[in-house]
Amino acid sequence: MENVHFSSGEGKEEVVNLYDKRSMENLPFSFGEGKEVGVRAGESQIVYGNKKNPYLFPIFAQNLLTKMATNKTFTMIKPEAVAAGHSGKIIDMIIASGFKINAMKLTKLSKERAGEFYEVHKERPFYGELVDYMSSGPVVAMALEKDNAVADFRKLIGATDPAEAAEGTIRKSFAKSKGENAVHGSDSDENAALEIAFHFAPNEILG
Ligand code: IDP
Ligand code: MG
Repeated sequence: MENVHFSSGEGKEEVVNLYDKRSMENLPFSFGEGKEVGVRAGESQIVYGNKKNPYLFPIFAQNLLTKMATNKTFTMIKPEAVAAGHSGKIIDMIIASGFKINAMKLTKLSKERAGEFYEVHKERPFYGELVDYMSSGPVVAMALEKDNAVADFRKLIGATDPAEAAEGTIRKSFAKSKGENAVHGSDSDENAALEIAFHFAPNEILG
């Protein structure tokens, strides 16, 4: 593997050999901490993974993936909202806001699956509580489509804590608390794609 020109995207640039552990560890910036974050390497490639396990990906394919995903998001109606009978009203609000439902299922997450889904939060103090709660009863999982889907859906659901959520949002209307907050919404195009693939097989996604 030849050396790659490696840029953090913040003006810092280094030339490193991806397979030389020392030079990777000495990079003056971190990347990919538990998440797939691409860092530009040269003109045509992006480095994914992290310092210990970097891998190259062609930029043209990455751009293609990003472009494809900007109109998709993923949501779950959470156990307390399903149990309270709010699913129909929440689905109505989603459709009335211009989202198309490409996939939908009523399902129950095991503790293990809930833990995997919320893995990014495993260092946070509420992780155990969140996993117990999300596996406590049925959820309604949906793959949604709309222009600017991720940002528009986050706007529709409102702030994590219903006390801070704007009037007319799903969480303001139906959430019980910061933890039991009625719905999940993906926070990025990349996570939307991962979350949709986590819950649905390709033949369950229409559109
Ligand atoms: P988000 O769902 O608005 O993106 P995140 O910060 O990603 O919020 O947290 C994921 C989920 O973890 C929240 O939707 C909520 O169910 C739960 N959660 C977040 N913060 C707290 C908290 O302080 N106490 C209990 N549960 C929380
Ligand atoms: Mg989140």
